[in-house]
Amino acid sequence: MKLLVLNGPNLNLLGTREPAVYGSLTLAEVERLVREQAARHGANVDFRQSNHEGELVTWVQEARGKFDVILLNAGAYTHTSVALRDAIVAAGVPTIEIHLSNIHAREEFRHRSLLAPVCVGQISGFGANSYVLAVEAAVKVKVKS
Ligand code: CA2
Repeated sequence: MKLLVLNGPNLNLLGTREPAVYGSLTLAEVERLVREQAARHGANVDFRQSNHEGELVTWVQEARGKFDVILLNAGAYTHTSVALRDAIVAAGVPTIEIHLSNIHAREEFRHRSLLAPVCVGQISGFGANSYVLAVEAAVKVKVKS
C-alpha cells in the first residue's frame, strides 16, 4: 500500500512557533511518526511539503495510479483552494483531510473546508496524532475498496 502525505503552506515551520496551537514537534518528527505507523501495516510513505498551491495541485494530480490514498494537510489552502478541491476530484485517489488543530474550535474562517466534501473524511484536533490516526484510517479505506 502506498501513501502520499502532503503538507501545505507554513507547515515547514512546525515546532518553531505557536506550540500551543500546533504542538512542539517539527514536521520531520511528524514524518517519523507517520513512517513508524505505516511500517506497522507494511505501507510505503512518500512525505512532502510545499508552500505553493500549484505544486500541491500537481502532486495530487500525479498521484493517480501511483498511490492508494492521499493524506492531506493543506494548511490555509483548506479554506480557500478550489484548485486543490478540483484536483482531488480529478485524481480520483481517496483523500483524507488532516489538521493538527481543531479547525472547528478556531476562528470562523477556518470552520469551512472546501476540501472536506470531496475527501473520504477529516481528522482534526489531535495534534501530531491526527497524522497517525489518518494512517490508520487510510489502511481501512484500502481494505474497503
Ligand atoms: O491545524 C492545521 O493543521 C492547519 O491545517 C494548520 C494551518 C492552518 O491555516 C489551518 O487552518 C489548520 C496553518 C499551518 C501553519 O503552521 C505553523 C506552524 C508553526 C508556526 C506557524 C505556522
